[in-house]
Amino acid sequence: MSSIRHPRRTSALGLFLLLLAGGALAHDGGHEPTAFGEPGVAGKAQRTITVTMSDAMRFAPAQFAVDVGQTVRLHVVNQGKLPHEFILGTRAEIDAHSAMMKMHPGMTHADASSVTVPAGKSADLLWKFSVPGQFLYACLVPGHFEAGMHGQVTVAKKAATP
Ligand SMILES: [Cu+2]
Repeated sequence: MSSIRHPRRTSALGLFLLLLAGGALAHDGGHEPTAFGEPGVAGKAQRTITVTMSDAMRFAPAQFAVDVGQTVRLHVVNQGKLPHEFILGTRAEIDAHSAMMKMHPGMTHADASSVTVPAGKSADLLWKFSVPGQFLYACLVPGHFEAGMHGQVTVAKKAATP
């Protein structure tokens, strides 16, 4: 496995500044192609992957693989008594976002690649993994990522289908 590279440090800073400029406590938008794929088109999902979140600060599974170009319905289930989040991104973006969350701990998410899920609830994201590489999903409720609440997506030409 190759390590995650950091080809453009400025993009993380750019995202950070953009978030600061936005100043909102909730994200919306996120409908443009990104460095880790693009929003999926309704009805085009080729797979559903269920990811559970728990108060043990873990995602299950903690990693999954998809084929490049696949549109996946990510069914995110919060089995805990705390709110949790599923935020997809590059490592640089997750790092920048994590710093932002520490400044605005109450921030919630609802866009094409991230969602805040209340205790006992579930939510769906529809995402097209159009870019090969290794990406992260993370819960950025303060303290959760640090406690191990993150996972890895591998997007490759011929990913094994579980
Ligand atoms: Cu969490």
